[in-house]
Amino acid sequence: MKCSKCGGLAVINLHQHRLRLCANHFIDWFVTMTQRTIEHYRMFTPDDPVLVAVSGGKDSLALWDVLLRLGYRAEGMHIDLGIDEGIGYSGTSLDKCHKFVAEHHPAAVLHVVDVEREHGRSIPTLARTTQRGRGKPCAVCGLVKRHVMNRVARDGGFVAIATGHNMDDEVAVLMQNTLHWQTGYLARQAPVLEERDGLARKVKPFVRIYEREAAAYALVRGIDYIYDECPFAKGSTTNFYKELLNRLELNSPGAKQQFYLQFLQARNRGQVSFAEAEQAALHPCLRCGQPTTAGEVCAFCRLWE
Ligand code: Q46
Ligand code: ZN
Ligand code: ZN
Repeated sequence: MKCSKCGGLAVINLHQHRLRLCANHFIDWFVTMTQRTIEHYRMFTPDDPVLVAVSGGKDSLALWDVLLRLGYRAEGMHIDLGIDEGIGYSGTSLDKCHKFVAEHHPAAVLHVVDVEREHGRSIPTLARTTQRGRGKPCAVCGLVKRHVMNRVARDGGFVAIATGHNMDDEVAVLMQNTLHWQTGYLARQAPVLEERDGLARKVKPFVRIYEREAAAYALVRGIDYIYDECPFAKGSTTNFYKELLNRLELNSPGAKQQFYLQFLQARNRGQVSFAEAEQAALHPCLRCGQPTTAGEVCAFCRLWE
């Protein structure tokens, strides 16, 4: 297989773009694609401090790498969730983040928040000991991650939180929302979520990148990442939809991209419109000061009571 640009040995076939690329041309393509997405959706400028949520997985580390290579003011943030489950999941995740900094960007700043050290309980313990958790770690994990990320972004004066969500993630959510006609969610599914009442702006620079491309980029750049998924992600609905969509993609390359990008275009042109679910007013929590729709004290603060 030959590179479409230089005739050298191609390492990846981008079926949906009808391109085969060697390692160097693939890196160029990947970085350019990310840069174009950032500019197209006006995510942030080179002057803006951006906080990248890094889990230690391929997508987030690849994203941080690309942003730093492009010269953006990108600092990383890792949340240690305290998940072990016999595979030392959180420990390994944190190690990969430190290793990435040491090996690739020694001057980069990594903020680490250890949930158990700061708040007294890890995510699995919280799930076991709280009503909200009901034994399901994801129910409390999402809440904790959103709260911590928002706090770090706000305290550090960051213009946006960037996450490594790729097109496969977005398409799986889109399909799920479409099949259930979750119109409120469809209205809000976007590469950029604007800041509102103390909730930091959120951006997804990889929305045009397939998951296999992010994995290939990490591999070609020699980024060591955690291969294991969080043990609690097993059997999730998102994974089920991803598998379905991959089967579709196999028969018709580009189907995922078409489904997602045409949805965004049609909505932006006003060809389809979904009413946004009534957004409850936000007010600052009496204890932590972060925005909440709940009573006087936010759901995060109530978790630890
Ligand atoms: S929510 Fe659930 Fe994830 Fe938290 S407990 Fe693991 S799977 S990490 S994206
Ligand atoms: Zn080439
Ligand atoms: Zn609070």
